[in-house]
Amino acid sequence: MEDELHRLQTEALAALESGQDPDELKVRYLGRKGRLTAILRGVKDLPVAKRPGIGQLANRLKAELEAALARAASDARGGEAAFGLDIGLPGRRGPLGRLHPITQTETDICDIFIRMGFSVVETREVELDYYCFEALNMPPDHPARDMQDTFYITEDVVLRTHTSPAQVRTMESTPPPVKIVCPGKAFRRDSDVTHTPMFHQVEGLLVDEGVSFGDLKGVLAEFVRQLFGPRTPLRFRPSFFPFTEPSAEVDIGCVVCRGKGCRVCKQTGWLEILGSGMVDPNVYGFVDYDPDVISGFAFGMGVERIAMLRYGIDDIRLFFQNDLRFLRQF
Ligand code: 2NM
Repeated sequence: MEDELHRLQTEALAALESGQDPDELKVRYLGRKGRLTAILRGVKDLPVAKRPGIGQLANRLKAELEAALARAASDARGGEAAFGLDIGLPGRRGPLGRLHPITQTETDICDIFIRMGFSVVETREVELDYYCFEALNMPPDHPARDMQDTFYITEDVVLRTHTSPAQVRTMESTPPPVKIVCPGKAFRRDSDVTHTPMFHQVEGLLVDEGVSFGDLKGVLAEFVRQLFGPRTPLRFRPSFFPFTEPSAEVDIGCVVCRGKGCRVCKQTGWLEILGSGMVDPNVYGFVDYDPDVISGFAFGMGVERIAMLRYGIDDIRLFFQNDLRFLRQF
């Protein structure tokens, strides 16, 4: 009986070695009508003295054979069982990210100007006083330079308060014509429901021979139509900026009350969306452009403000708290 058991084991392992299917071998040796099963079942009929020895041996061989068969079956499936991996299951989907609503809005704004032939220019966020103020017709005693509004790094280095330095730098290094939009971060010492110390702007500049205020109106009207829809009411309202003359702000009919007057538009029926104007000839003096030959217009808008109007959000800080319950809605 002992010999029979050892023969059985040798035979089974050899069959496994020769590549026979482990599942078939399991049936043949360990199944209900299997050969090892038959021996184990016969132990009770053996003489009492032989039962423990044969029984133990048969059980040990059974365990060894089970282990060898399981290992072979696992190897046959590329080892996946060893890692608790079933390659037949559908994959688990990982969490999908998305663009931040401010990034989406900034991209949509730029895309409209890109379709009108503008190029995108991005420059540094830490700027020289010269490019942020001086070359934009804001001399050293100008109120916009006030410590209240500007983050100073040193006496002549600041966090840019607008993206206009990108436009000054472009004019400084490139002869006209220039037709660019400059998206990016800007920084001001300001914090409430409509202001954060860091915010985003898109500014634009078009300089060429014979550029008129009519061109400014045409480009900005087309921009408003594409961003807010073709039926959006629009008006140009006289304003002032140190770097443009004349200057105008662009209002659209309130998207909340459709012009009737509400809390959002402060009962005026209008919402301010951007500032603009013809570039002041003084600015050209700093970049060596000849104002007798060329002229141009510029404009600037706050991306957060546009996103707030577009999505109906009343607190700018929601954009920067990184609460996924908020961000997942866009
Ligand atoms: C605005 C409004 C009006 C502007 C002007 C210039 C430059 F560099 F060409 F002089 N850049 N950006 C400008 C003009 C920006 O933002 C409300």
